[in-house]
Amino acid sequence: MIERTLAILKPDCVRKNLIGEVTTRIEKAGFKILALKKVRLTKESAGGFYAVHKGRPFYDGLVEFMSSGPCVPIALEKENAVAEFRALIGATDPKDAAPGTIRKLYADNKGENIVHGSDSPDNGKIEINFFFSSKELIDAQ
Ligand code: IDP
Ligand code: MG
Repeated sequence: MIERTLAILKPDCVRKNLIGEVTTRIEKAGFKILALKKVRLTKESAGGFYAVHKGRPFYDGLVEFMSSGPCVPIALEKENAVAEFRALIGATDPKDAAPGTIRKLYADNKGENIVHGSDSPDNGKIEINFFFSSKELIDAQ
């Protein structure tokens, strides 16, 4: 099944000048970019995006981090995109991430872990719509 998923190059990725390097890995893995932009989330919008985690001990730190600087949301399309993208980025904590994965290569810790990936096709759609209007989503081919 061709699926869509949302990636976000998080503020640590932008600060480390890794936008190009991480995006290259995404493209080399066969993902098609439907839309891409740089944005600065407010605390309110970061909190809204991660609302599912509200009440968890890391929530406030996560909101603080995600609003600490610009990030780069990217709408992606590929066969089995959700699972394939999560395989490409690796486990949430870079200590647990498989060798060669983006988080293993570039992330400092579980909170500042370089990149977001949607966890289901339904959430992929919801998260893409959080950042992009239908006009901004340009067919991959
Ligand atoms: P995921 O990004 O791998 O899907 P989630 O459990 O959905 O991981 O958590 C969302 C984000 O919240 C993580 O990517 C990470 O930035 C942060 N986070 C999750 N668990 C922790 C934690 O235990 N400590 C610090 N930050 C965390
Ligand atoms: Mg998640």
